[in-house]
Amino acid sequence: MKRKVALITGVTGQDGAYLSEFLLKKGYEVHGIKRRSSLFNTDRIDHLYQDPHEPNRNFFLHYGDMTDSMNLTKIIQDTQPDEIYNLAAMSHVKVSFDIPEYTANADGIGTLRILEAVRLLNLQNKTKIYQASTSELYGLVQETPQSERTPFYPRSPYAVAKMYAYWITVNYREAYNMFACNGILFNHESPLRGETFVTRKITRAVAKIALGLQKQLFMGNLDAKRDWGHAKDYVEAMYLILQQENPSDYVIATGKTTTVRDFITMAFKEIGFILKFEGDGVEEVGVLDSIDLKTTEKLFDRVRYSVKVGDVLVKVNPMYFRPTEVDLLIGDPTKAQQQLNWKPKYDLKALVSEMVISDLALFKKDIDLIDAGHSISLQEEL
Ligand code: NDP
Ligand code: GDR
Repeated sequence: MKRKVALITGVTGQDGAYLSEFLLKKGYEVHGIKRRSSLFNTDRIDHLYQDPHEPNRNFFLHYGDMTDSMNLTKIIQDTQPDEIYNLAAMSHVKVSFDIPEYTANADGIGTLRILEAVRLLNLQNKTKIYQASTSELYGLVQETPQSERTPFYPRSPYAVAKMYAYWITVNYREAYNMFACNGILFNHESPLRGETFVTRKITRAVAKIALGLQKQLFMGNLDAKRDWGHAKDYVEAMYLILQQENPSDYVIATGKTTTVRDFITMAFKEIGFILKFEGDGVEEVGVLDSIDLKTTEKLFDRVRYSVKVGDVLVKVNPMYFRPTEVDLLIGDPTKAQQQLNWKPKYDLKALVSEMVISDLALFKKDIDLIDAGHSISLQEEL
């Protein structure tokens, strides 16, 4: 039997990496679109790389960009995919306020380019399309928990661009009978999460503070609440959405919500640091209240941290606030549970633990480099 062909845009991102691995294990031939960059940008998928000279390859990379219709059309024509997973996007909400036009082009019109290419190539009866929609569409809270029926109220150029992408996907499904679906995914994280999203920023800082590479973590809005899941669970939902009899849109979420403050507390607890928060708003700080030495000693062969009980480890800085914020996200995944039989395997504690341990391992390597006299990049922002 001929193996199924999947095309993944955004293959070099967090979800692209987990989805590629997942589909390759299922026996798919996987094609991914990567952007040209002056440095290698394939870290997350390097373990899947296959030598282009190998005859029996099942993983292929193509240069491309969501802003280039001709290039996207040609890749779709060449690969004739059974399934397209449109994951590529300028995905940082705060950055979208700095580059709104580019965000609209890549995230909004980019989706149209994919749909239109499939239509013009007459592939609408063959190619199924998954669109990476987002809980950011809900924006300003209308109701909780948020379901497929909750009205949208986007609060950033990113969310507005994704709103266009959402509706153009629905429109192509209805107008041209295409198998085109939106996965409305709530925040999902992992050790592969981009370094400037809040969870990874926190787990990196925790690891660096533990290893004496950083003293303080500067944060934005600690009151924001998110429904955080694990990316590994969420890419499985993407696949399931395209295996259904009929195309439809699904909320993918855990159904639980947590503040940024509580995520920070959980992450520090993983290294045995117990925090307490004091003050309000921009004055709020997280102070090291006690150290659980049993946990600390288990994690480090050499104790490196240079902070002590009473030190301020977390400080709010308004530079990380957004012009308009999304205060509360909590998803209702009932439809996905019932129709896709989807249920997350990870809980938040397991996710936080995996991320902290992974970042500790990452920065332990840097310690070895520093000890050997090398300098390393310690840039942190956003
Ligand atoms: P990432 O930011 O990790 O990955 C985004 C990917 O898109 C990267 O491969 C990036 O390439 C690529 N990309 C960006 N701009 C372009 C462009 N103009 N042309 C081609 N490729 C481009 O995002 P995630 O993996 O976390 O998310 C995947 C998708 O799901 C995104 O669309 C995101 O908006 C959406 N989403 C994510 C959620 C989450 O919590 N993670 C929740 C809901 C939706 P490069 O590596 O070169 O930067
Ligand atoms: P989000 O993710 O905006 O939900 O979008 P992010 O992790 O950036 O922010 C989550 C919440 O944390 C607050 N926050 C901070 N955020 C960052 N990045 N840095 C900080 O220092 C900081 N301090 C507080 C934010 O204000 C926000 O409320 C992610 C992206 O993956 C999108 O692509 C995706 O669509 C949505 O999740 C669902």
